[in-house]
Amino acid sequence: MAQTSLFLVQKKRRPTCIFLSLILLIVIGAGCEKKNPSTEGEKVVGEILVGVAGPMTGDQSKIGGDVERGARIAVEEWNARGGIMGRMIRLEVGDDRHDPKEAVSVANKMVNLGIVGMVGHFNSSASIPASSVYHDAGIPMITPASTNPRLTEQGFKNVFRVVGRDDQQGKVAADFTFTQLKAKRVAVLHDKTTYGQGLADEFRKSLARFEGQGIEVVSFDGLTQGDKDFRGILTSLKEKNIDLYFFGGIFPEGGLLVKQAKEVGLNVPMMSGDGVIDPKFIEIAGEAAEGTYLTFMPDIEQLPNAAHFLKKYKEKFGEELAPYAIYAYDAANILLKAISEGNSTDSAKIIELMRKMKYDGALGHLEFDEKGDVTESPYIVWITRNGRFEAFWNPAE
Ligand code: ABU
Repeated sequence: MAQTSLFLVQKKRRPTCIFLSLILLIVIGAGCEKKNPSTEGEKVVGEILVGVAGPMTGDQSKIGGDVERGARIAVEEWNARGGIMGRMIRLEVGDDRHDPKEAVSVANKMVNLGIVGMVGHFNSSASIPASSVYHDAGIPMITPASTNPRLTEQGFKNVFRVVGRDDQQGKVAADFTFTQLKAKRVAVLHDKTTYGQGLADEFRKSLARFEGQGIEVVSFDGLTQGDKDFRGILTSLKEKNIDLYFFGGIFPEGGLLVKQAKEVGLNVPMMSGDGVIDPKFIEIAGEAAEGTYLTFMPDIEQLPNAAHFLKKYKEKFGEELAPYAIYAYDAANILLKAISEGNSTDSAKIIELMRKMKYDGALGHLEFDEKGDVTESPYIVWITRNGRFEAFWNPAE
């Protein structure tokens, strides 16, 4: 019906009007061709557009900014070497505010802009819904940070990650809790997000392997991301006589939890994951951060190939590095290397090259399995000590 009425309206237009509309369409069409010349043949026609997305504003903006900065260093280095196929690379930044709906909207905007690939998103709750958009458009996405297993279990050939998965870090956290801390009574908290609840679940499942050996999960509770007062739930944990509480979530809530735990007299350690290992966690928690255990990858300061990036990051941004900047740097480099090796901005070709890439980057050697996960993800346990994160326990040693 709608098509018919539109046709009728058009039929009533005067010839002058139709002529002017045609001229306008030709002018707009010519303008678009000039402005967005991404994939015609392989001739040098303009910038290559690459996306980076994450929480650029709001309570997690620090971490979004780190991801953007990591990707930007990679892009600037490629441009300083003359770009790719003689074309400069431009980074388009998307702010998903760690909101799943906003992530889909950012993804649609990026696809419409004509990005050749996406470095992002940061949060699993953003990456998973956005991945469907990139999948439908056939565009590669490589996340520096999303660890929820579901992301690469969807069977999407265009999806990659340069970090490990929560089933892997949840297992390391559970092994540490049982074999090293010898905890008996454990409470589990999460922020009800895809990542936070997912990681808490993996921790609980993994701890269940030690059932009947004196360890017990006494509670499993969700809190609300964005809330500022967790004293109620922490007081209830105090009454449960626990040895440790696990938190699946991100640093803003993680920092408040350890701070308020001390305030209510809950004097047991918190254990958490890679979403909390950020200098902001220590800033929020202050001295209460001391003794917190966190799972993450080995120390990047010790990686032989990371020195160049670390020096550059410090020189350029003059601030302490948050862990995920270097992951975004390698993720962007993998995408750009595939474009360069294929000598093409054709998405299918780029995806194929990424799938079989053996990349030696700042993080060391990276390659992908058939799901798009990295083939190695050696999680270790960190501790917060003297206002810093220190590598503490390596299950491989
Ligand atoms: N992996 C840490 C935080 C990012 C995520 O939501 O997975």
